[in-house]
Amino acid sequence: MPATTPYHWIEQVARITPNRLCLEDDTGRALSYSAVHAAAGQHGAALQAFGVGIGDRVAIQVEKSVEAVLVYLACLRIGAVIVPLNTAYTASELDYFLRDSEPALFLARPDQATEALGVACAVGQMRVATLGTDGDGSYLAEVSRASSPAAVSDIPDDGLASLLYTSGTTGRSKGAMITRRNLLANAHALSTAWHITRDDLLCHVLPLFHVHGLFLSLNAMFAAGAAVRIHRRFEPSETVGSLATASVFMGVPTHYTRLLACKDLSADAVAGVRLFVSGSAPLLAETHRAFETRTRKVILERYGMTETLVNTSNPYDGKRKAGSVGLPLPGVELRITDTVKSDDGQLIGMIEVRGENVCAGYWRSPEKTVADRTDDGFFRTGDLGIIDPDGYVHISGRAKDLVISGGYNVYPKEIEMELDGLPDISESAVFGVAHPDFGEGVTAAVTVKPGRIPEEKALIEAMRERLAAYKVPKRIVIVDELPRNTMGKVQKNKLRERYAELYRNH
Ligand code: MLC
Ligand code: AMP
Repeated sequence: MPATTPYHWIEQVARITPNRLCLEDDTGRALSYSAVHAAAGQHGAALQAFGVGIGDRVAIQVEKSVEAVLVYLACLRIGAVIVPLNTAYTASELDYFLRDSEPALFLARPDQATEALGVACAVGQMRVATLGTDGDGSYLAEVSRASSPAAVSDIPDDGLASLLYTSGTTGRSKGAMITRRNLLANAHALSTAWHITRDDLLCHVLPLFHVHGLFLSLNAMFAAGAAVRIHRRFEPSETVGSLATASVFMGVPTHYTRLLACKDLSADAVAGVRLFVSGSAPLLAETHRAFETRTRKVILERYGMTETLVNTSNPYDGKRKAGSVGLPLPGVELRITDTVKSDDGQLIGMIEVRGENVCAGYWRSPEKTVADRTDDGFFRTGDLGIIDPDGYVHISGRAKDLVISGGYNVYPKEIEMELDGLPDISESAVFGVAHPDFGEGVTAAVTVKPGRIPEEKALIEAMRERLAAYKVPKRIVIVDELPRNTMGKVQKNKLRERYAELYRNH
């Protein structure tokens, strides 16, 4: 019988095949489905002891670990709303997320406890506890004190499962409201489309604070009763070693280019892996081909978003086309609107999607929710694409001003606001330029105030204090003036052309 709420994935397998492996980590720790079910009960009780109830937010900014996965499962179990936060966020970024999400509990890293408490106290009412990776932290102490497991709540599927922050073109992050139904529908679509079975083992190298690592990969496996091996860091040769005993791998294109740069990667080394999936950023056709030549495995590329989970996937059995993100998943309607004819006669337009995968809107922002939807309920992705004669979707560009660096989204507006706030800077433009490791490198062109001659290094350092490391421009070039059109709008395409070779010899 299919699960009716996401937590039932765990409960059902624990009942039917209790000893089946569910989670293991790179230290050799292994938990069966029944052990995970029991541990999620303890974690749920600890969350409740911290005052977390149905619908309450639990913000979590911790290092990757089996315990972090258990916090996620415990939230599903008791009906709490998980708010995963990138560990790279600075104190001022954290302040915004805590203010906006108003969590009942904030779980921080033990070595950041003082800073976390400082931010939390400035923001308002919430409990703060710590969760480390070696069984340390005040939250785990509460887990070990929990005497009886928390009950599995049966809240409706349209209840919130998570708030996941995604930036916007205005520069302010918005919390995508992901429901339990979104998770359930997308997990079933993925595990069916990718033929996931209880015999699979996923080698998991992704961070747990984005939909790719937290929902898409974990849920597709749990929905099928399969196992997940948690790697705390992505280290290419360690990953190749792990792939010797795994059957599925999911990554962003940077994972694949780094694996290709690893001499241990060979057809023999990954012979037992039946599925390599790539998503979150465009996979270059040359990476697709190089991976096939080296390993004899054809990467399956798919396309998703925080707001929509996965929209399209290349087929498991049919042709996996390099440069295409495949076909709409069952249950996902996809159309291309406002089309214009390209030079080669193809119709390019905005990709819009509708289905149970699309989130309920933005947290406390009804106007932003409405702005991204059409009257007939389609979500405007901001991505531009075409549908080829075989029905495959190709992403050909973005209508939104966005840079995707190593699978992380960076919104130029947010970086420009920080640059413009520096005393030396007059104005700035942030854009993406081809980067051999990260796909696109965040790059800034700035003009400076009269009489100021800032060093590029000092500007980059100033950005580091304000922004998560992955958002900090890899280069900040000082220019006499920014190129503008007759309307006065900065022509980022000209900047992209001018600096196209900036990272060529990186
Ligand atoms: C790390 N750095 C980055 C970066 N990752 N800079 C730009 N872009 C990135 N993606 C910085 C570090 O802060 C550090 O800076 C320097 O680069 C070297 O770090 P590293 O040790 O080499 O990086 P590493 O920790 O190995 O990270 C690389 C990576 C990581 C590829 C493993 O970026 C990653 O996990 N990416 C996956 C992102 C992801 O999960 N996206 C899914 C979004 S959901 P310094 O200066 O401090 O040395 C989504 C929907 C969908 O998009 O469809 O899936
Ligand atoms: P995020 O907001 O972090 O969830 O990122 C979502 C965006 O990543 C999408 O809107 C796309 O622009 C991009 N994206 C995700 N998967 C792919 C892919 N396979 N190819 C190209 N772009 C992708």
